[in-house]
Amino acid sequence: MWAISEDILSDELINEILDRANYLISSNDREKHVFVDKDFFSNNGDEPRNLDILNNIHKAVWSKISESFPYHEPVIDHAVLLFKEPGGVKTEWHQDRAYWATRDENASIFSVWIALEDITEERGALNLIKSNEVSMSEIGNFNNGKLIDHELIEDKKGGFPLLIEGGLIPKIESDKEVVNLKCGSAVLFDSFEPHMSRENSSNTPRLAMKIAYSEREDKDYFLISVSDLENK
Ligand SMILES: O=C(O)CCC(=O)C(=O)O
Ligand SMILES: [Fe+2]
Repeated sequence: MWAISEDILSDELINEILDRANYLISSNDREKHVFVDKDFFSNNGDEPRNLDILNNIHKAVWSKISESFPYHEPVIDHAVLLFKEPGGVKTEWHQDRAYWATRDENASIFSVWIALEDITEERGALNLIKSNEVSMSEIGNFNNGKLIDHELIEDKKGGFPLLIEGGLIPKIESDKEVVNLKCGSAVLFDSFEPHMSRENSSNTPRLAMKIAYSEREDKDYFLISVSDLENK
């Protein structure tokens, strides 16, 4: 299931994020043009990175969702920049659950995908399943879906090798919604929601990010607990 939340981040906060990430956006070094940047937000020992900004993003997002969410001890499971580079390849249909089944046993991860600029289909907007859309007031009932069969495509370009089986795609495509987003708006989706994005056919990187929440339980891997982040 998924929902749209408009104007979740202010222009001011987005400018702050983009300023901090400018070394990636304006770099001529192709090596720096990573699609999924897992290091921009980090809490590794003595080198925490950008946690002040992450806290501001979290506060804005959490104020819209926390009341609907049943978490006992919420953590930020991960937070990444999703800067699909010009010409960056299509990300094919998958459920994130296929990747997370072992490290999130009771399926509690929930993702908030935020547009840091206006994002349309040609720049790599997300596509999700039209009939799975709910209103923001219904998102508390998340992660009740089923895992669809995936296949492992070893040499897949773009870093997403686990994909929904080819035979199931026509049915999925017949019920898809392209979610064009305004800068600062977000699509919220659970880990059973099938999604994909097309090639970025523009000549600038597609500027998006994701913050994913989860229940702490007995996890030994997550970015930071919500209470630690708020008390930094
Ligand atoms: O950002 C995209 O285009 C797709 C990313 C994705 O599949 C994910 O973050 O789970
Ligand atoms: Fe995904």
